[in-house]
Amino acid sequence: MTIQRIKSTDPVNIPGWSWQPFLDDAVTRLQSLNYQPYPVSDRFLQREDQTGSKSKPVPVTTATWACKTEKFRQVRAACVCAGSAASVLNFVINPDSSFDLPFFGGDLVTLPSGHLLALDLQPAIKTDEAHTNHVWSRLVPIFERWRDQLPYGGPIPEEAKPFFSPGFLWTRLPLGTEGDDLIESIVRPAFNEYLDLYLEIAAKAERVSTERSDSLLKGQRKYTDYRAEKDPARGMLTRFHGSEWTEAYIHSVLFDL
Ligand code: DBV
Repeated sequence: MTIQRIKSTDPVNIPGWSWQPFLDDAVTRLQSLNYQPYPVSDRFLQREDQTGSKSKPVPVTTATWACKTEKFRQVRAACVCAGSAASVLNFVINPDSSFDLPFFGGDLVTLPSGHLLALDLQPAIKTDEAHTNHVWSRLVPIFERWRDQLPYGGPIPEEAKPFFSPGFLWTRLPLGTEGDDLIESIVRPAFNEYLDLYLEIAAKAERVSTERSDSLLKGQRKYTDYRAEKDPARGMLTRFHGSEWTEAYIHSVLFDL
């Protein structure tokens, strides 16, 4: 039984979805910001299909939780559950460009081959010290503490590097109890610490000039265009929900700037 979601801030409730506690932690942290629903059309609020074979079909659900606040243009969580085939929480906070803020990005992915986990506060303009320094000086010590407790995720594409911070936490973990224990003891508190830091920096941010805002917006567009173009979930979502729905979802919901 699935519960009909009407607003983008209605609770996501996908039976068996493993990343639910992370989304719950995030929503709890956003509560005090008096968030409003972010408009998401019905066909993207919750979509159900089947994957697997005809003889062994696996139900797939993709749900979107989204809100906006004074300083955040869009906060959105893409929640994908396909049983043992895939479980994903992709969570991004897109700041309003009138505030000098990075993006918050979390990619928590479970595939049959293992878990793949990414956390970062990603800059809109990496080469601009006024934009990055105050974030990186706070983030890097947090990053170093968690990084030392996780295996390194391996090389990432060269072309992606302009969009990462030096606090990019990136790991791959095995399925089973070993991975599950690290997710609970390290990845979950790391996720919350990154988010708490982000919300603290955002709380202090003050409105910038129109000129400054225009240049931040340009940087945000480059970032968003890159993410939309290179979305690593494109293949998976297309298999689950078809290409028309997936392209519309990527461009009009996930990376809609
Ligand atoms: N990634 C997204 C969205 C997803 C999603 C919107 C709706 O940006 C899921 C879901 N990421 C997703 C999936 C995979 C990855 C991989 C399903 C596995 C793809 C596969 O192996 O088939 C971090 N995510 C990755 C990879 C990186 C990131 C580096 C590996 C890419 C590769 O191997 O080609 N995603 C990347 C990143 C952020 C992010 C840095 C922000 C913190 O969200």
